[in-house]
Amino acid sequence: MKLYDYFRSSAAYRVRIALNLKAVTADERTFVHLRMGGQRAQDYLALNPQGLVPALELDDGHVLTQSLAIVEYLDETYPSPPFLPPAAVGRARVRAIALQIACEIHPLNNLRVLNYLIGTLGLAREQKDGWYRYWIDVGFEALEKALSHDAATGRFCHGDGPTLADICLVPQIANARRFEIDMSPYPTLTRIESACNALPAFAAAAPALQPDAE
Ligand SMILES: N[C@@H](CCC(=O)N[C@@H](CS)C(=O)NCC(=O)O)C(=O)O
Repeated sequence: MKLYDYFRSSAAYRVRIALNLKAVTADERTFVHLRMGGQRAQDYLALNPQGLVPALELDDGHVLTQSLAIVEYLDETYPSPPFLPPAAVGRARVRAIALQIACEIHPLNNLRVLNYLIGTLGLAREQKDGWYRYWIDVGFEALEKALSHDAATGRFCHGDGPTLADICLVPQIANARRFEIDMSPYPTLTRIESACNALPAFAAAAPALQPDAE
């Protein structure tokens, strides 16, 4: 397997956590420098026409894109430990938490969106940062409410083992911390973050520990 990665990509961070939890090592890693536009290079676009990281190239040549699809592929091909609970209602809950992050928060704050705010709409850096923080706060407020009021929440987002929900939560909190967002209104989220980061699989996937970290 070959992972197309970037230390600061929270979508790639999800895949790094998933690989670590499954104890699967990508034989090769290619680092796509997003700030330098590596995602728009012709050879990368040939692999992933969306020009987004991550991508996972399988030994048989198939190229998987979209972090959640990659994580679910890994879960299906390496069943232990499972990323989704056995009951359908639990799976729906875990996917809902993951999607709240991956579909509602993350896309609004993606690099190309931020570049558009600055480059095309002419926003000042502080306005762009305000936008970033605003959408994280909107998403985290709802998540904190949902997780803190639900008996299904345990040590992790769902029960006492990490799931797809935690795989999405930890990288999103890392982004929030990078933008110095006050995390004190989200005690449940930070408690779960600590539980996750106590696991070597999560800790080893942290951006600062990646070979391309700057
Ligand atoms: N929904 C996609 C999002 C992928 C994505 O947006 N990746 C970001 C890094 S976290 C990226 O490549 N951004 C490049 C850009 O915005 O130009 C996934 O989950 O894989």
